[in-house]
Amino acid sequence: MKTTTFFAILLLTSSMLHGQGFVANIDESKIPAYTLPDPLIFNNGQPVKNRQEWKIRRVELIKIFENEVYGKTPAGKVQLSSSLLSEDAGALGGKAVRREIQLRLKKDGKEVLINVLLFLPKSVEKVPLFLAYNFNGNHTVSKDKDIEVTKSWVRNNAASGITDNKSNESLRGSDLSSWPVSEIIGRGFGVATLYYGDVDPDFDDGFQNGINSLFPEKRDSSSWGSIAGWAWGLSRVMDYLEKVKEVDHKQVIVLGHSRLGKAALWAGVNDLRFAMVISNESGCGGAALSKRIFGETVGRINSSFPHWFCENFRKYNNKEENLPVDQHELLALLAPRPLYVCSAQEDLWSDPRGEFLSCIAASPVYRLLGTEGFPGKDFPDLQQPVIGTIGYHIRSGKHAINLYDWSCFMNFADLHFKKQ
Ligand code: GTR
Repeated sequence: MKTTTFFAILLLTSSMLHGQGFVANIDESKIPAYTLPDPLIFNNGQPVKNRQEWKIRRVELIKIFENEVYGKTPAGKVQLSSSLLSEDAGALGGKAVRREIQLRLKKDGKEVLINVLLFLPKSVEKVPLFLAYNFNGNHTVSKDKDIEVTKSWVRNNAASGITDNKSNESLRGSDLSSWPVSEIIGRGFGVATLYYGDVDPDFDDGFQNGINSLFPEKRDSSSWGSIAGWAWGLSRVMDYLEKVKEVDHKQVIVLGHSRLGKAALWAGVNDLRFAMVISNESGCGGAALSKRIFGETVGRINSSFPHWFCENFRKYNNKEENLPVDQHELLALLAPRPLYVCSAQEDLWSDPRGEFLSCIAASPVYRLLGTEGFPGKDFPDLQQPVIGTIGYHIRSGKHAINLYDWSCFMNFADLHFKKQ
């Protein structure tokens, strides 16, 4: 991208980045000198020399992310059962089967209900499938009248007319631009989605509601936050998907946009059943490097969303230099599985360049494991994906997920899954 264009965008968006007394840095020249921790150095300073040693280092790194960033996932198991809410064998003009399934997660006499919306192309072969949370309820993903309007808590929103934390019929199909289901089905992929608020409603209620009710253990400074809870929820859906005969269980792609991209990355790290991971504009606490202190910072995210991370993460508010890990190491923990990261030009809050640099810095681990990692060195032009085992693009426009992004994900999945 031309430097002049980049700075014009910086100026345009700077007004958006001021608020609540916090001014985000969006000036590359004001980034402090920083050193990224090396994922291939053990905590004791010794180098990681081969695949066997990486396995040990991987456990060490996950522990740091658990203790200092996302919090520890409780060990207890839940009982999972499912029931079919509705099915349309001729969805999308006969091209697909649509089902809505209710998952029942039970533990110690408590239960949580989660509705999963599934679209599968009509295919004699098992299909690869995208699994991703939606932001506003399954009924916003499609106009299909049989999809339930979510009964879970939703954020009040004047533009959508939500004033009582309840969604309604008028929002059916309101997120179609984020969910090009016809195109996804047309290219032979299935897609499964669920409302993230079914798993853990996104407000700070002291960890009482959603899946937290299943884990009433006393909390401490390394107990999980909502991002880890959402990640855990994706794994429970994977438990269910493993039983769906039309799905190729070795080709399930976990994907997420923004806060849900942070959750998708952490889900991919913790659950090796996810064959591919996609982060769409996940930003701070996702794919972007924290130590650059560009756009959203650790201090800012912990004050806006105190329930997303573990309490220990707050130690690094305005002290990113003390973080023992940075987010490229989160990406490295996905190796050698294919990973796609993408940014949007006007979304400086998510630090596009920090997401790109993270891909580069994760690559030595991919290479140690015999894959290409990320092949690029220079920040790419708009709509020019750079593709290796790690792929990256920046597209024009705002913070969102759209058909262009999905097309790139599908190209990436075709490339990697066909190679197998
Ligand atoms: C913002 C938040 C980001 C990102 C985004 C989203 O308000 O600061 O970290 O997660 O929300 O999820 O849309």
